[in-house]
Amino acid sequence: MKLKPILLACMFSSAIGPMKRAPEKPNILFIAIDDMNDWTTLFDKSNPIKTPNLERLASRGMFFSKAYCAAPASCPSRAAIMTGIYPHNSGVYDNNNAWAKLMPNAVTLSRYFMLNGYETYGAGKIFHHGITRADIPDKPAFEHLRPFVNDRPPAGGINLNGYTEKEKPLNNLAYDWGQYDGKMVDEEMIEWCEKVMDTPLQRPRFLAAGIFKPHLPFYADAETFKRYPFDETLLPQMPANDLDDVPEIARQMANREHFIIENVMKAEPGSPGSYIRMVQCYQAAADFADQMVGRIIKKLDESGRADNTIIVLWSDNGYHLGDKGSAVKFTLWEKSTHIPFIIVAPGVTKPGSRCDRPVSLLDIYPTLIELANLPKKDDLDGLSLVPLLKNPDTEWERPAIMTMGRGNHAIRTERWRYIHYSDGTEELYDHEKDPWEWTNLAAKPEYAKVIAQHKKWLPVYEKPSSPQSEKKIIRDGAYF
Ligand SMILES: [Ca+2]
Ligand SMILES: [Ca+2]
Repeated sequence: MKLKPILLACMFSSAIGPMKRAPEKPNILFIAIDDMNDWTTLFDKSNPIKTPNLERLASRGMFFSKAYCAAPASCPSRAAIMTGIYPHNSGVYDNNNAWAKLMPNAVTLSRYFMLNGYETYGAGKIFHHGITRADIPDKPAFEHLRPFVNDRPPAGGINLNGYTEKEKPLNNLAYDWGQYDGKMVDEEMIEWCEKVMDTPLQRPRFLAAGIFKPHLPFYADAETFKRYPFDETLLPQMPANDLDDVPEIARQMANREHFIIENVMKAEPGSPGSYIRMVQCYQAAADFADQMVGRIIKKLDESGRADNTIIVLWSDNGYHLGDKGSAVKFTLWEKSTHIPFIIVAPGVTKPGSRCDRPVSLLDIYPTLIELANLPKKDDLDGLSLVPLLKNPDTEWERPAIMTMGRGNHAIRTERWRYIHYSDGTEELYDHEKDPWEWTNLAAKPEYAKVIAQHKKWLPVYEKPSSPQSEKKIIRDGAYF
């Protein structure tokens, strides 16, 4: 009797194994990037950040030219992607909100695939690191997890931006930038994924690769820096007094982590801690992230599974590089919320297609469920993008909605960005004429109708903000 299970196992393997029958369900390759904005060649060849690998990936499927995060900060953005719930419904508004506590009943995207027969692997930064990680003991998001590891620059950093001990807080590893030729955590993360991709499939596979760059510290190797000569660094245009026509609350958002922009502007031009050097290093770090994407796609092609693998690539939020007086994210403007988003769905997307409809990363969850033909989940806030994947010109009424803190929302339609803050103040930008959002039109009576059309999308219900649900985020170890 004891032999029976073995016998059954042999029969099973002889029926399935030698034939190497591909699983019926598609595999999912889910690629996250941290803090990559839209100033890349994926969006426009004249942009300074070179992302040939993103462009190659887009040429295999669909590029969404107007895709937005649900929130311009890692924790709320990633919580929204991974649970499919809007920040205003989850109460996860900022980096110090522990999403698993605020959404005890949420089934994460990768877990939903796990519960539906997938083997799930996750590596690097998928959820926000620190307090809101993926390895929740009672309902893990992944069967196999390689947790996020921070970059390990040499003691003292690369250059600490030339700041002295007295000039804290920029004298801090978390805010370091420069040339780093050691092994980056992203390379280790990709190597782990490559090993996973070398293993045979037991079941259909969901593999999530979370790239940490270009997030601070902005590091890249010498070879990458060759493409970003210091003297040729392209800087965003910054009209004087750009923030004079925005509400006070908008200026406060732009002021978050303001010491970065203050210090780089004060630093001697050309010095390691100077503004141009910071922008140059961000550009090189974003290029490095693109190279990591290239590596994992190459491995997918070598595995022979590309024809049965859906690829989704996104960045959790954008980034200001001095524009709007900010050198972080955390605002409701375009540069902080507009992100690369690509879906390659073999047999569904047409190679090299482009969709200009406004979409949200919140839509990933229902989209992947539909593409993989898993049972529909009716508690998700996003919409399946499958109609757009089939035909990018499909009528699409819903705009992208972005939230930064309770009561502050941006509504992005194909042409306009409307922002409504918790104190009732507003902004309106016409993207046909004003891509960098320099002229706030909200006070002009001729735009009242446009504002009314956008205002109707503002959330009616908003979950209260939670008191800090976890200990204060550690600030000195890049945990922000
Ligand atoms: Ca981020
Ligand atoms: Ca302005």
